[in-house]
Amino acid sequence: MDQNTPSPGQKPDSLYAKSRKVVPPFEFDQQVANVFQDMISRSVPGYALVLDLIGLATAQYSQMSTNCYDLGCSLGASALKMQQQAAANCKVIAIDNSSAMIEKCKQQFTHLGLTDQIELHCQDINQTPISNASVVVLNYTLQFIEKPARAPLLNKIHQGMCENGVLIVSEKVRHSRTKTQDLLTNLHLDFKRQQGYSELEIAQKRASLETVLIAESEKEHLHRISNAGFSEVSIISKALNFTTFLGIKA
Ligand code: GEK
Repeated sequence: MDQNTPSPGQKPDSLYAKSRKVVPPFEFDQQVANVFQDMISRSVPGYALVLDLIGLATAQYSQMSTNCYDLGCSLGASALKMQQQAAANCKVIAIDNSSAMIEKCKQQFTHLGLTDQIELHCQDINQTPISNASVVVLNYTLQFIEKPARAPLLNKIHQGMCENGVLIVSEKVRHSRTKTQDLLTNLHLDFKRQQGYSELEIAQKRASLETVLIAESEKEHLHRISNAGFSEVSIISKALNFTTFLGIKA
């Protein structure tokens, strides 16, 4: 599944094109699952590059007969990259707590003939046991987890990883300087306009995410990943206010 190639059953994102009296909080429901590939590609600058980096990191850090986790897999784009690059006898495990996403993801994997090669679970990642993991990916998922649960989740991941395993975390981030934050936000708005979203679509989607996507600063992320026990913690990609972090379990 390449984000430029339409996947079976996927439609263009026009969810926020019509004016709504009330914009309810964003949910990963059936409507979102139907358009998700288009939505994320047109909303997250650098998304395709980050998926490629996940593939490269998997090629370098996955270890034979270990587990590779895609936590908050949506339609399984990261899991697919991992499956393509993982070492022999690795098990790729993809998890999401949205049944609509998992159903669509299953359809994609069936279409690609990969149902036997990627394990799919509909589950809250806070409850997922992590074991024997050489690669763990949270690609734009941590931002949807309640703040107090973020550190315990990273601690659990660290405990369940093997030596020299890699953690990759991608997030929308917030700059601590208001002026810089405004600059990055304005460029992101222009990015969305360039992707064909109208002012109404941009405003309504923004309102719907307001209480659902809780962004933090790069500093907070770097601290939390280090505090969980990871070393060599670094930023491997940055496009406007979207950052990808990497940490190694020494
Ligand atoms: C990609 N990683 O394309 N447990 C499990 N899943 C969750 C939870 C939770 N507690 N909270 C949110 N999710 C993907 C994109 S999208 C990012 C990830 C975005 C799931 C949620 O259902 C959704 O599918 C995913 O995390 C976030 O590389 O939409 O910006």
